[in-house]
Amino acid sequence: MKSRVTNHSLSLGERGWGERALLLAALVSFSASAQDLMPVGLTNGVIKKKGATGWNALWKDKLVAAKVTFVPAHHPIDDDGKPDTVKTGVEVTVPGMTEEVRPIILIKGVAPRAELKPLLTSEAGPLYEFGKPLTLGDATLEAIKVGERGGRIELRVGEVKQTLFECTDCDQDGWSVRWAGDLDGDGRVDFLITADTHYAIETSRLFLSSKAKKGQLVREAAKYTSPGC
Ligand SMILES: [Ca+2]
Repeated sequence: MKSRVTNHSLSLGERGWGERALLLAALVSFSASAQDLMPVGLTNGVIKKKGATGWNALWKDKLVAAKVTFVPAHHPIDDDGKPDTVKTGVEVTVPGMTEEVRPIILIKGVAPRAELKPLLTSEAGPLYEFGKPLTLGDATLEAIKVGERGGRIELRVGEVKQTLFECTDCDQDGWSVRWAGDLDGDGRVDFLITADTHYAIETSRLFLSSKAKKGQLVREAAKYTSPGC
């Protein structure tokens, strides 16, 4: 009897370890698939913490693996008054990038896709204007004024509405759509937008339809705020 009890508890113990291993594997796989964003071009050196590997470059019509190189460069804002010869920042570069032709952004955690069909793409993006909705496929994006000094960006598809960004005391000068289309391959539109509370802060926000929760159209999967000036 004692032996059976021991065997029973041993088998429970083994299952416990099995479950723990599965949980650990799930956690590892979750962290490996977490989305992140990194800009290309000149920025401050802090960006290097994001690492050079695992990135895909979002070009106008493709998302492809890209080896990132951090090239030391002078950063005119982040220089503490040091002369131009002192390299206070880095240039984030990828192969194939030139002064004129460059990826829109670097993305981690979204599978590469050789052929994307963007509904809209622009490095600067069209600025939102209150009351002038953008139609992108079956989706509509609109900046809506809220009170005297606030606003929000609303996404609508059919009868479903979702607020992507909202602020109560802000200007919308920096709000733009940088890319719209099906990025994650589920047949529904995804968005890379910039939106923040002040024109001097630029925050890129990646909204993916595959990450949407029940009742949502998309969910913010990653964001990146450029160092302020
Ligand atoms: Ca999608």
